[in-house]
Amino acid sequence: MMPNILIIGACGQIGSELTIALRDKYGNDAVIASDIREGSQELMESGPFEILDATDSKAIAHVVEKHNISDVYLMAAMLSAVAEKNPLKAWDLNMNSLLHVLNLARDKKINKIFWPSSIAVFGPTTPKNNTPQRTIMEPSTVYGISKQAGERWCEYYFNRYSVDVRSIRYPGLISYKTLPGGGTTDYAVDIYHKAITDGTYTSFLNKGTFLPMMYMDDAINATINIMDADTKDIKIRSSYNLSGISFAPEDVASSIQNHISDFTLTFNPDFRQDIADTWPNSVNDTDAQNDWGWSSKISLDEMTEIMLKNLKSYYK
Ligand code: AKB
Repeated sequence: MMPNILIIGACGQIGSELTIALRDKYGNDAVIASDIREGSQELMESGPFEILDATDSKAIAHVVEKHNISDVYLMAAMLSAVAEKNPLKAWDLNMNSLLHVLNLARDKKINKIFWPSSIAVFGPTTPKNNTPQRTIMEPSTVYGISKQAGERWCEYYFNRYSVDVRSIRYPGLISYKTLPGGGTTDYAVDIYHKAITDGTYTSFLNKGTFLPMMYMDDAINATINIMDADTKDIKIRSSYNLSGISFAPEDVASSIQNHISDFTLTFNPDFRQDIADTWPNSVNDTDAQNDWGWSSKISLDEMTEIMLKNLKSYYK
């Protein structure tokens, strides 16, 4: 059966590309985009859109009923850096939106949920390299705490109410199409914009700060693949580690220098350094590979080529 999809938080960094990808796959009318405010022209004109506050359970239930929704992708969240400035607001948005959607599935109003977790579930006591799927998790940011609690809720609703919820621990995501909104990994997008506009970039993360990262197309494919997978193949109902590329700011700079030889990078770390220092350098995603056939495709140099080519024509 073809799903009727609702994307909550459709105008954000991941939501906007996911909406277009799902509309390409299932048809424009089968994918209802929603957000607290309107998004890009492409998103608004390519299919149905609803203004929706992810913390308003009644409003979500109303949109689900109105459009006969079967699958919800809950992409609304406050990311790590902004969340540190508004801890309780972040907790409210990140937790309550998830509980509202889980309750709809428990009450059989929807069939399937996608909910994004993050590498932020890990903390300073987690093994840093090739971080295992199951390991010490003592996140020290409010964003990480909300994602870890969310993972526990997902698994609980699956075990207790058979809710079909699927989740990925996204690394930092990079795309030329939409800007990220308030994360610790945002430098890896900014650096490409500044390489084109200014020929130089000051990184808010220090030299040697390795983090798990991924080009957006890989993340969108992973999201669609895990939702397409057979129920019996989804063996982890908290959230799957997902690995793409691991790099530090100076690695992106040298990749850019292959195209813009006089590009320069300087460092001026701020509070986001403290967050990055608690996250893994790289993660192990063997479970995602084995359970539902995940593999990443795009390398750092391929990503650099795509980013620079597209941003050059954007800024022309
Ligand atoms: C952030 O930096 O907060 C996000 C994330 C890794 O979840 N990009």
